[in-house]
Amino acid sequence: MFHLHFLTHSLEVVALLLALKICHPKQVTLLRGNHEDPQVNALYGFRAECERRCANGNAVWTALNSVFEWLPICAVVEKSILCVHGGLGASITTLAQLAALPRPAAVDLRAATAQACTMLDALWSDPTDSDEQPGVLPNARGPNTVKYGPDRVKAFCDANKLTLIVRAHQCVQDGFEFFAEGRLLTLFSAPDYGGCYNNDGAIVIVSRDLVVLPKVSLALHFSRAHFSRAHFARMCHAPFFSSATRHPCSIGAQERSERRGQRTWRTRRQLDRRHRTAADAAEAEAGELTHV
Ligand SMILES: [Mn+2]
Repeated sequence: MFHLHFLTHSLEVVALLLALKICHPKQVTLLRGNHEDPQVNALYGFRAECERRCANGNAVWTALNSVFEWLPICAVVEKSILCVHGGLGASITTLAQLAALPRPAAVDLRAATAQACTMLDALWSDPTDSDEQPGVLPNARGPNTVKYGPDRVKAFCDANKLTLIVRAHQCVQDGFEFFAEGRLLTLFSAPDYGGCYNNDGAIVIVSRDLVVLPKVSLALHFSRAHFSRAHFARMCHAPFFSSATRHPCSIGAQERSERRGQRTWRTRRQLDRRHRTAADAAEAEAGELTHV
């Protein structure tokens, strides 16, 4: 999934992803996000980047956005894991609704028709703030965007025989975050998003028997906004994280690391409930004990 936002090298990212798709059409699936829309990426720097870096930048920007209109809104892995940028919103109750979305298609932010509403929900909605908030709530992202509760996630997964929904769209501090008692996973792959969030990034690897393993790319322990040119010069010329380069912000590193260990344990236990095989369960239980 792209996210054309806050990047200075969006063109390289798009070119690489499209090249991978061209070279490996059956192995690579690219999904559309809410920024793969000219109304949105013009506002967040992609149009300006095209115009700054390409001789005929406006034509490049227009051509790429016409490609984005062909990107699928979702994918289903092995009839079990739904991947979609935002989620279910208020309107999505069946996979058939998503499969019926036309392509190419422009995003209608007014959600004037039922299909436009489905597309907006898939690309723009978020889970509610916690498992304690069921139903459908307003979303500060815009007038036609909503948040959906854990009850919606569980009902959708049960009705469509899915084990998990994987979505993006929110910068979560640890790179991945579970919702709805493990039935929905938010995944955000960019560490230290925009140079100011100090978040970790994560991807997941799905094995052939559908065990889902998050892999985390750790952020630096301090934000770029917090260190001076002198700090940066020392960073560049000293061994990584030697005591000489450690910034005061990294005092919390030990605590973070401990929390990360606990989180991994909880995550593994959640995942095991959803996806485990007998061998995985035995291995995970042995592993879990070391964390208790
Ligand atoms: Mn998004």
